[in-house]
Amino acid sequence: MKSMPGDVTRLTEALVFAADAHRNQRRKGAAQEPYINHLIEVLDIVARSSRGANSEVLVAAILHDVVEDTPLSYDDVAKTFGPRVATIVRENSDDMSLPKDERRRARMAAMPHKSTEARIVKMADVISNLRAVAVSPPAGWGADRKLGYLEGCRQLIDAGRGADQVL
Ligand SMILES: [Mn+2]
Repeated sequence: MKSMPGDVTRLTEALVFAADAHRNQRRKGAAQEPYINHLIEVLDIVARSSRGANSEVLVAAILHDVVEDTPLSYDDVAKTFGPRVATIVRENSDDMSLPKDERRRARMAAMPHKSTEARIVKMADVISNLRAVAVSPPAGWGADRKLGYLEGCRQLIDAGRGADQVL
């Protein structure tokens, strides 16, 4: 059998890695989708973007929640996928030891200083999360809660706006 190109097996390895790391997690939506659905969607959004055509950012898209939401660390990601991917993942990982409000403030403050790749992954993550709220909102979320979530996303994206412009 003809061997697969390296970039493809790197992606499939990341999918296997993420599926295992998130195996016990579900999305917050009423449909309780398997967590991997979100990761595949973020991968798809990044792959379709004009800036998504490199394997580092595609692998990071798949792994973007692995440090924040599982016991795995930056080093675990770096060991298998290298420091560039691990850094993009870390740039998009909230410090879960902080209270929720502080996490939100830190997330906003970090946006203009992220690498371009990290911002691409974050924007794809936000698109996927907004889509999830529209298609399968968490049980009990009324219109106000959804609009509040949308507004939070708008502010986050605004915080990174213009960061790539050449001065
Ligand atoms: Mn995510």
